[in-house]
Amino acid sequence: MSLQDKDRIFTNVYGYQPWNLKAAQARGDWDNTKALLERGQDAIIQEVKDSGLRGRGGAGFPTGMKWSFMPKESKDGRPSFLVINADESEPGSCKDREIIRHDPHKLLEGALVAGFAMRARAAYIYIRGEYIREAETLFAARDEAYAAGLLGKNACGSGYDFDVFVHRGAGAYICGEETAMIESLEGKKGQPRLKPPFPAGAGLYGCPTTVNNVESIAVAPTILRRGAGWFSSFGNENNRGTKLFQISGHVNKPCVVEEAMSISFEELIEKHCGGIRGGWDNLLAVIPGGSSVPLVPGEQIRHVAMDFDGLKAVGSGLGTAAVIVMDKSTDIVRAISRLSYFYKHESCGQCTPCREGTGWMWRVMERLRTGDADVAEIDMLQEVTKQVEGHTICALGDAAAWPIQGLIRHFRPEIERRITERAGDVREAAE
Ligand code: L3W
Ligand code: SF4
Repeated sequence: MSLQDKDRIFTNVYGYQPWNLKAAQARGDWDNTKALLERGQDAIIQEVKDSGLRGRGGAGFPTGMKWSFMPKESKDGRPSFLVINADESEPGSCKDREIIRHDPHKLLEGALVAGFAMRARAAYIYIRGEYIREAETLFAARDEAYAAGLLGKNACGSGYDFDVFVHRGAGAYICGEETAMIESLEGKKGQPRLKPPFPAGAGLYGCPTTVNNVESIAVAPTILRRGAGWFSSFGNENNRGTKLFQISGHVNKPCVVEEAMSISFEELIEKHCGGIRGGWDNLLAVIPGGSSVPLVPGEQIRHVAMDFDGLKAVGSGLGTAAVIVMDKSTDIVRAISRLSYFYKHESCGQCTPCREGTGWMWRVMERLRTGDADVAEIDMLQEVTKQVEGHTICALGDAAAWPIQGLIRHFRPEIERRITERAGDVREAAE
């Protein structure tokens, strides 16, 4: 089932209306938020649990369950914090940007509701450094909310004091990893911590902390208003709700669109993107969830449900639902090599398999791209990806390994063809 306009949460995702408080209130945001809070912390968390909402930042961890990990009583007077991950740096991802620049009050109201539910003293919104205009909008929206008494002391007249701070990053992808983000907020170098302890136990300044993606937080007030049953009526078992998809690359109309979870790839592309450039026969491959998930060959993805389970079944993942479409004009080896360079560049260097492995993998990928490699290096590269995957502190190591594994799994003949042709060229030149 695909989504109808009346079921959209993000009704201003294209910015046809102003983002400001007055316009946001006309769209239904901040509508008697006090009554939502009066339901009580446990009831809010239960509603979010019942809705089936899973984290929208890539990992898909159940949001209500994550909130329930936060302590009900403060230990030693320590406060709890909510950190909102707006560091959106995953290649292909651009949904949180649209929320912040066109619907910032959804995020701010969500911050209050979620922060209240987990008994947090404040929320920190960590926004990527390159989002300069978006940060300006967010600061301005926050100021409006404070001036209207919606945030700060006695937020919305609820008797609850809740502050929202906006923190700008400085351009490092790794600061999107939750513990690196916490380090960065503390003023340190953004490097991931070992988990456990998870942030819910020891996070920002050693205090209980929950880190959530922008989209996960921004949908919370609507879930409470319309009910868990409404939200969970979209999608399949374990894959509930609506979702912002970001479709880029070789479609006729790239876009960011809210759709029902589990919509088929074909329907998503036909309904919102005007089809594949050159038609379905021209589709080469798709990276369905941002650069950290393996590619899926064009002939395998057409009827797949765009959700956590459907994409897992074809060896990939939903990730952030950043759908990168590549038609047959794409140099697929070069595309994956470029991603390898990205991960090499963004590795924080803390663990050896990632620090050394990402550079090593990129150099071999470049040789495969030009054909200046030996066929035996394909298996060697595959073996190196296995040594990196699962042997690092954070998921960046896996993210660097998976695109290469996907390439080798599905496009090995193309890699071999380049090597063979290049060897022929070299022989010819020598004769
Ligand atoms: C308490 C436990 N909390 C897990 C929490 C944990 C975290 C969440 C998910 O990676 C993925 C990654 C990228 N007690 C807990 C617990 N938690 N067990 O649940 O944790 P985890 O480890 O499964 O994932 P992660 O480290 O948060 C995130 C992928 O997302 N990704 C990239 C995303 C990039 C962006 C962006 O640019 N905006 O989001 C895309 O796929 O590769 O696999 O909060 O603390 N027992
Ligand atoms: Fe840093 Fe890479 Fe280790 Fe993550 S996997 S902590 S990015 S070196």
